[in-house]
Amino acid sequence: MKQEWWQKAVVYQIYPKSFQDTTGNGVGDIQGIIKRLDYLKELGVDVLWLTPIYTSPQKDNGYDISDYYSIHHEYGTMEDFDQLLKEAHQKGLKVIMDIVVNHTSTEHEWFKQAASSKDNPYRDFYIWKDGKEDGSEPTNWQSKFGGNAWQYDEKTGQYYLHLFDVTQADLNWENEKLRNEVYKMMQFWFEKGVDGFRLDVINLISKNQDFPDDDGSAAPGDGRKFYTDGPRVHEFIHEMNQEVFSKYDSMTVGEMSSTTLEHCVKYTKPERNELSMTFNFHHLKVDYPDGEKWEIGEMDFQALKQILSKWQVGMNEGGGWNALFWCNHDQPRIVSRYGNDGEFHKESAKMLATTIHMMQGTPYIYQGEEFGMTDPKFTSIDQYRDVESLNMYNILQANGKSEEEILEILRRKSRDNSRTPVQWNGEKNAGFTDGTPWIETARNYRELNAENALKDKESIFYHYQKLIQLRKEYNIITDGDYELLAPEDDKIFAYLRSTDKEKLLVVNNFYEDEVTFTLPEHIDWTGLTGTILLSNYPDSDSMRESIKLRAYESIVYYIK
Ligand code: TEU
Repeated sequence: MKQEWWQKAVVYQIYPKSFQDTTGNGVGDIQGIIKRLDYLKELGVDVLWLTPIYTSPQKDNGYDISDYYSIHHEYGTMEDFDQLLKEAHQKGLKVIMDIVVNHTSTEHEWFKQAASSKDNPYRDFYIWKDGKEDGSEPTNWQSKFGGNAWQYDEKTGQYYLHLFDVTQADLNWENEKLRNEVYKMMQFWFEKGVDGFRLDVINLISKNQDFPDDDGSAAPGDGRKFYTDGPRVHEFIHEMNQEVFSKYDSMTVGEMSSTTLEHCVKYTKPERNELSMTFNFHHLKVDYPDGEKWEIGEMDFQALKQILSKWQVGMNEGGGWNALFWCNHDQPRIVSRYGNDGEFHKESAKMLATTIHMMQGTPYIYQGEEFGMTDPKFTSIDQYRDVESLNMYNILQANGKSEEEILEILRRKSRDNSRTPVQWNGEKNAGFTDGTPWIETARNYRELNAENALKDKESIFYHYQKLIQLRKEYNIITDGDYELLAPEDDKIFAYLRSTDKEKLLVVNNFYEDEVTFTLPEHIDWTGLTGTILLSNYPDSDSMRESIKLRAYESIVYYIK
């Protein structure tokens, strides 16, 4: 397989709203990103992904775009953006934009036109339907943020579809004019010099045109099967590739909601000319009891190993390419979730990092993850900002849950867990802003911050830095085959990466208890010597038949 630059790259995700404020209005901005470019160079990442910075009413923090061609005023101006692009490129950093084309804000000019009358030329840019005979919603599909996914429009007497917030109206991809508008807009950003796109929920763009009711076999009125990896999705993405991506040396990553391995192979197989790589979320649902996000459950460790391994092997065999990640702006902090944010904070954060970074694919680091930021553990509903959390608060209340139970659920599940300001230093507001931050800073910022991490040679930051360097130095991390070892073990996540010349043995203890990893017998280890490439303890066992692992201990052996 021809190697592409993005197969050896590490991406850093910036959520601009919470990254760095330079104006004192409490909201991060583009100048703040420019200010931190040297920090990102020091970490060693290659690509920056900015979550949406376009003009937006910010009902969903920018995933509700009202103008694709301008910068949201709180973040700065187009000149600021051009400066960021220029300075990032001068430093050898690439920049990818987050683009949302499954839906727009209802404040987008297209939607305003569309909603003005049934015969407006833009009407068909969105998905409008008559109600059922009794006037109720056209289907029983649920919005991902709660409630029915259709909103009635008084003026024209029809419903429009919104899979997300009521202000995020789904675009009608069946309409060729709409598609061409989208391609033109993407070209505009490429012509400016951006290096690619992260495509928001791109596997939801093709809806089953019969718009059937869901029989509720997955969840009541779920609806996902009628628009997830839908009938024409590959055709649309291929067209997008031919019209736009193929004309530039770009990388594209599709965010895939509830997708399958088979579809992701198709999305990313080079000869199909669709996308460079995909995000899927199955490994982040192993703590959802019966698939229910808004219920608290323990992490199912066996499921975690099986899922990640299935995708490692399946994407490799199928010729596709994975995006690797634990954290993003929609997920609680991984160290608080699958790790330990108390006594073993450092050890578990490093262990989790190693587990994912030694796999095949392109790793993504979400702002603050590189020095182990934790969930803020909010205690009052007033501290939350996210539309989804606020909706769920009301829904859970209506379902009869107590205030205490709801707050506990949000404390573990809310997307705001990852949206608190980046903790730069121990000063006021963690060095994020001189004003009042739009969302509270986690309380632990005085100790846990980037400045302290940079001063401590043993910090999580330098562990990430080392992981990034290793990926550059050892091709096996990019190319090697993957095999899960000790699959039955209920504490250890161990795997082997192999080429015909060398191997990497990666052993991780996901728990506090001391455990022993035994080299599996089905592999012939005679004549092979292993040296430690990386570990999260200063005195880890050298490679031997039985390897002792302390709390969250993680060791990478290079074997020849
Ligand atoms: O998220 C899509 C998505 O399906 C989620 O991960 C979502 O946060 C989850 O289903 C809620 O429980 C993307 C963006 O990353 C997210 O921030 C946006 O809110 C969403 O699309 C709509 O644009």
